[in-house]
Amino acid sequence: MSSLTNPIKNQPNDSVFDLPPLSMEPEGLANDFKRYYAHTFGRDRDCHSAYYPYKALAITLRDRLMERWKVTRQSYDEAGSKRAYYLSLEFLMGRALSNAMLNLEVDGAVEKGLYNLGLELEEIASNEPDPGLGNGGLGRLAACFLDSCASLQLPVRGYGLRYEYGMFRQLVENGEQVEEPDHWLRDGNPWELERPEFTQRIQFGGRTESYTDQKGRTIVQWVDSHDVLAVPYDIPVPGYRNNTVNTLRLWKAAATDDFDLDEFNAGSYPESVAQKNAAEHITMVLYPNDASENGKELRLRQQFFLASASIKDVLRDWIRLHGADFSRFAELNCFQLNDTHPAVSVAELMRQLMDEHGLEWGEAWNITRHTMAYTNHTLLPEALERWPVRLFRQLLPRVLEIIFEINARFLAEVALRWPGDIDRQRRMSLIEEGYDPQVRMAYLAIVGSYSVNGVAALHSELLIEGLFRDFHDLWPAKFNNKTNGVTPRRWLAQCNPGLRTLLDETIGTDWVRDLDQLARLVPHAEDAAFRERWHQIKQDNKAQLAEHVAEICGVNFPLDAIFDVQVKRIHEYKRQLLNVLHVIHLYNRIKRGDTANWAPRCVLIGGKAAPGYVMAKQIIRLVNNVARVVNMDPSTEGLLRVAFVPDYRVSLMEVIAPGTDLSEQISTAGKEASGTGNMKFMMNGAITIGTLDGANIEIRDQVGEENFFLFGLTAAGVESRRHHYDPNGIIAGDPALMDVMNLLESGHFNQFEGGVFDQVILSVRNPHDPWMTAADFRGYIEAQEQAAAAYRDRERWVRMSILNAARSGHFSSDRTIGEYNRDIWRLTPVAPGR
Ligand code: CKZ
Repeated sequence: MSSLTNPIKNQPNDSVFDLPPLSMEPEGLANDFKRYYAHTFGRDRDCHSAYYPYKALAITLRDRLMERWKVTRQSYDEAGSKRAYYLSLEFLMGRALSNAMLNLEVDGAVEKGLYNLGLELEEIASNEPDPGLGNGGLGRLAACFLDSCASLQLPVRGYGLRYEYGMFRQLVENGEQVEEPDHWLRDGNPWELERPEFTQRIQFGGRTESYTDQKGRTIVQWVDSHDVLAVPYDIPVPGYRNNTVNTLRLWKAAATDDFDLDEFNAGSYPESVAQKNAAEHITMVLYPNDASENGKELRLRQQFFLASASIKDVLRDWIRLHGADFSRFAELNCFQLNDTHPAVSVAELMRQLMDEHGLEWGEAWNITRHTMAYTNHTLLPEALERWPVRLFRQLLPRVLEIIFEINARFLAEVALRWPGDIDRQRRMSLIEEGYDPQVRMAYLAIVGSYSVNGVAALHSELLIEGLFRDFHDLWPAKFNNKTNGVTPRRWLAQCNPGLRTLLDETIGTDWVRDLDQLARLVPHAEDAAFRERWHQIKQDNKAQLAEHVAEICGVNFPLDAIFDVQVKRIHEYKRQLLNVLHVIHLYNRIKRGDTANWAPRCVLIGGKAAPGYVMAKQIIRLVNNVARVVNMDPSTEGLLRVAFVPDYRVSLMEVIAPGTDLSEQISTAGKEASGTGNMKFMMNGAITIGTLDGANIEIRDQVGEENFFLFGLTAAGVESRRHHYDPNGIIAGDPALMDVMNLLESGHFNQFEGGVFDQVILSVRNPHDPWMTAADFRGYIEAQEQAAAAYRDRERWVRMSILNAARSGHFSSDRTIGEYNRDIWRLTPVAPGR
């Protein structure tokens, strides 16, 4: 046994924990910084690495979180009230330093203390690596939710995986995406606390054995398994200025100490030790797919590893506080499943309750179906998780038996409700029959949960009308909507200090806690002096963004232009291609001299493509090639600029959102479940050009139709056109679109790369194009013209910008979490006391 997990015999007395509070003043902070820099890290004037000042500052702040963290934990234990656990394969936390300073209310003091040492805070903070433990919206939503839970003092813990390699770093070479591994832990992570004493043992493989005990009960054992250790690393999640510090617990896979004895005895010591490596592969890398399934065995291992370790952790904690009586477990615990990625938890909780804690099926099932809650994040069929039964049998034999039993009992219930309706039973089965039968993870999640929600009103509506219709017929009360939100701490107070100051001066500082207060800005939209200050702040933020773009892309963005931005994962349904068609249309207009009443425009596009998604990679290439042609053409000077920003990530969005005028939210209606970038832009005073999709609909409801540039088919319109869609007819009937297609098809953007855009071009002309790009072209161009006209009227634009921010209160994740708590979790807030 390791000394890390050995208990000590002579326990220190409590005075070990009796420490004076740490200084929150400039001098005290600076002293700690100096001590860490010089004494702990041993750096002197010969050290020129920018990393150590960052690390010394991080630890200075972490110290200030530690005491609050402990007090929060103890307060939750003492309160003994209900807790929730957010289970997610992704937490896209972004940088922690600035957030910790803001939430601890020491940002000013730190800046001052460092200034006295001749150091600039902003430069030091820029050396923090951006932990990219997520793909996009789903992972960032989990991070915003943790911030809101801590800020609302809710006893919620995040559970995830500590990937050694996060989201790949994206380079652009000759216009193409190149992926580079992101070894973000290379220099250590000052924000994590290893907790080897809470290590869990996770089983894989092997087989099951059952026997009947003296009482006549069937006991099942999972034997001959290959076990892997799960070691937790805790990350503090500070609430906004309220002394609460919650926990994000991330599991790392480690090999057990039991060697492969056969190999060992055969004398292959190195081989048997090398086996240990395989175990640690489980948490090596984040799968870089967003909204597409890939069905790899390692991914299922990751999912079960998270589920099993987290549930064991919660059950261990339960037994510590309540003993082995589980009768009140469901009343005091709730697991929120972030999509189906952790849905195997339903069966794993059953397994642990029965096989490891001796409960009967009935008791275990009652607990499970009253503790699990499931959030669906997408309707795209390619993202719906299905796992081959044979893979389950091989990797998780006991879990598969339990899934079969859940299914048998569930189908009996369906048969009772709809006698003889065999087709319905087949449709609703957790197992999709066929040549290679599959487990339908969404159905497992629904059957095992007491709540199922979508992430925006339209999305939740489409779920119960379509994908989950049969289940809604059976259990209508289970289904609900929770429209997404984003945290106003990171996405306004932290990333936009200029605007924060103006808001503080105008409406006081309460808006950070209660974002609905932004509505008090509405009357100020009529005040010319206020508008001028608003405009100046936006221009300053645009200058900062332009500086980044110049440095990263080598493209100059003039500040009098509309900053027109689309940043998000690259996917056909998000229609970056439609954006490019508009750019080409503007280019055509310039070339033909049609520039009367022109509004100068800078188009910025950014986002990563899944490495195996060929079409998405071609779209990136097209954006880059179009950018090169447009920017090099002297006739576009002062009228149009285009740039693709590589390696879009959380820390980049913190510069982009404050500097954006026009937010592109142009997905095919019915396809983007919610979107969350749309909300970040709105909060920072950007105006949306968008379709009636996801949360765009609610954004438009909040801000009013006159402050939103709407275009495109509705979700119902898209579906009704499916079978008689004629893109070639549309192109032939629209001279502007015809010109765009002609230019593309002439090879103008791939002069020396014959055919590279053929697939992309053909997709627009394809009558089966699921994204109906051609159908929305005309509407999009017209909405863009309206945006340009509005922008030329500065007073009008600034008024619209103010109203967008003023009406963004609804999209605070505090509102979202308040609703999760009111309708699903029912937790009581706990204020940490001593
Ligand atoms: O969730 C956001 C929404 C977006 C939605 C996104 C999402 O597209 O509209 O605002 C927050 O609610 N992401 C995923 N599904 N919806 C998703 C993410 C990762 C992965 C998958 C789906 C992933 C998959 C499938 C990762 C690895 C393998 C397979």
